[in-house]
Amino acid sequence: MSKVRIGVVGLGFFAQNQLEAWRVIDGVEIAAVCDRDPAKVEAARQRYGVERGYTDVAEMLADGGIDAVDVATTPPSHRAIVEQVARAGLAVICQKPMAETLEDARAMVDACRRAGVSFTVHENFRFQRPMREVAGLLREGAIGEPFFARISFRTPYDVFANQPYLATEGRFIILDLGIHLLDLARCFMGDARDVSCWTRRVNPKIRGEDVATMVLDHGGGRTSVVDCSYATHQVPDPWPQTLVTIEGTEGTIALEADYRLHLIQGDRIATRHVPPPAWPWSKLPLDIIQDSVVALQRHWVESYLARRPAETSGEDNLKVVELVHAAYADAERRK
Ligand code: NAD
Ligand code: 89V
Repeated sequence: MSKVRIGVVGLGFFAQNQLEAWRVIDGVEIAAVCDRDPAKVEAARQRYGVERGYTDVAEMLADGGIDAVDVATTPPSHRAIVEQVARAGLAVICQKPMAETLEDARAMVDACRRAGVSFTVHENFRFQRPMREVAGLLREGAIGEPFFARISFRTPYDVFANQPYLATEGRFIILDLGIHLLDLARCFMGDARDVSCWTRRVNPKIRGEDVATMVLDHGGGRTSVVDCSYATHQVPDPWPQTLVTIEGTEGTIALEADYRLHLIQGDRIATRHVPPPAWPWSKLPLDIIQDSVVALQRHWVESYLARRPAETSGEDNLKVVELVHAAYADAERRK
């Protein structure tokens, strides 16, 4: 069977993980790379051995020979690129956040639906190995009926060193990071029907909020607390680990730092160590996220070949984007 041919657009900081991952996944090949910066195109062509390089998405699409486009550019460009790819009739994967506004996100999902192309969001936190283990325990009914979850990500890490654009955005932590945690809350507890939110900015050198606390109502008496901060003094720094507690009628699941996963039932506690597998390009402590990229992209290939939507389809992810904007609206109202 011929390989699925991927065109990767946006060759910056995070795309390197996506490119590395495509190279180790069976059944796919990187057919072309594209970035508006010609130096990045040349560097990616050399590093990943890709023949075709472009500085313009339209040219890459016009040349054909691609089955799907993996969009790893920054959010302001997502809508235009996804719509271009949909018009060309190709499958598309787009980095999170799908878009900065709900209007754009809805238009993107709509454009792909109308064009009949598969649309997936590169929402990878739920593909982290420990998160798959937590989801597996929930599916098995290990803690009975879950009624409370806490999803927490708090760190002093200087995220702006690798992603400087995050310091100048009017909206920061919920749109960039909280979106992953809200998706995890949905993944573990089901869709949310309401969100309350409190935000603040602690770091005076950035524009947006760097602390957020959200309380979600999942219906049926299920609630969760989703909290995130890039302003927390903490030693050792757990970045980029997400800590999870889920309480159910028959037990509690607790994912602590260093990938210690506890299952507590009555007075019994069973602990397992669930670190991510290492890849040749893994760089501690980002290895947890780097492995999740491989897992998501593998899942995408399986779904694409089976002609079924990926778990993080555009339609599914729209629900997270809606939560993000509901959270901002609630935080604004409280101010
Ligand atoms: P970056 O600025 O390092 O890279 C973006 C690249 O896209 C740049 O090289 C830029 O030249 C290129 N680009 C922008 N607009 C373009 C266009 N119209 N056509 C062609 N190229 C264009 O950004 P980054 O930090 O790598 O972030 C990229 C995306 O990845 C963002 O959406 C970010 O939220 C996401 N991200 C996800 C994770 C994760 O999944 N866990 C982690 C980090 C970043
Ligand atoms: O997901 C993100 O956008 C990144 C992180 C490094 C936490 O993955 O900021």
